[in-house]
Amino acid sequence: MDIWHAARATWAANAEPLLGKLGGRPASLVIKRRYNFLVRPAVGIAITGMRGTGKSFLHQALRQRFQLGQPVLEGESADYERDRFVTATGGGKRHVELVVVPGQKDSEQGRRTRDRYFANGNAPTGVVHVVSWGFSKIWDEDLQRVAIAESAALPATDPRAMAHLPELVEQARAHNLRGELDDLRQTRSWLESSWESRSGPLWLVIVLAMPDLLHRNLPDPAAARAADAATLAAVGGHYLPSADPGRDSEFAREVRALVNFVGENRFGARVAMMPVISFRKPFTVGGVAIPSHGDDELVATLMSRFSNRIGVFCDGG
Ligand SMILES: Nc1nc2c(ncn2[C@@H]2O[C@H](COP(=O)(O)OP(=O)(O)O)[C@@H](O)[C@H]2O)c(=O)[nH]1
Ligand SMILES: [Mg+2]
Repeated sequence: MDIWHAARATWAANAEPLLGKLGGRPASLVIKRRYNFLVRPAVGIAITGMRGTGKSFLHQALRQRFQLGQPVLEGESADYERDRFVTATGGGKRHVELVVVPGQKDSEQGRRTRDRYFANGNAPTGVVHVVSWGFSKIWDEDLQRVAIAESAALPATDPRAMAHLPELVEQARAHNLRGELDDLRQTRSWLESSWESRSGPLWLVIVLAMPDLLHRNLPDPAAARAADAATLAAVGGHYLPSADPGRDSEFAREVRALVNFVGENRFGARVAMMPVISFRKPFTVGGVAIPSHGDDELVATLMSRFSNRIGVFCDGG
């Protein structure tokens, strides 16, 4: 059984809370806030992904899960996001350092992040790559207009199309989905050169951010659930390599190539895709808003599962 088969199966399970099957919440969190500055972190996590895709919000949300009070950060600033924490599992404790990689990789900030975390023998042990099914925030209003003017909506035959959404939104999504692919190509080259320079186990979690925007609000709840299940299956089909490599999406082809470059054996079973809601907020573009769906319990369930998953991966499990 290849790792992609397992990743596709766990994606289906990980997405179940979005279909109303919350399950029980894990009793205790693996990630702890307590850490010792004198200990050199043994594990490095990089949060990657294109601009506006939810990296900073994910980082903030992850921090709120750390239950020991004050968010303590070393050298945090608005444009340089890093963090340290401890994971505690059956296998013991690990000191972890986390960095959010700027979406704008050819910026000054991007270059510094690369030098410090991806070059000179440094490499992240774990990568959280964030994607948003095209719902990335386009901050600049001029850029929004250009994105909409220059992009055609995806054709209805494209599995990524969400034909019920306003055309404007579909144009922005088409633009963003191209951006995600460009960003992944750039991220892949950073990761390959850094991973090549070091040996040892690795892990990868693809996070679907903003899954609260995907819900179909249909009058019949069963029909809504079926529509959501179809959307989530399409999401997995797009981002994860398929059983037949010839059927991989362009995105999935990059993911497969990245893992093959260093070798599947370095990942073991530590490849997963998970949905995470960091913050419920409508998506807006060009004056149109797509509502957020979900409640606090759903948010907490997805976040605690994500947080524990990366905690266990940090521990080699
Ligand atoms: N609905 C919803 N919106 C989100 C979520 N996470 C982030 N956002 C929105 O996406 C925007 C961009 O997120 P941010 O973390 O700043 O992206 P970054 O550029 O990758 O750091 C934020 O301003 C939020 O409005 C989410 O889980 N759900
Ligand atoms: Mg950010």
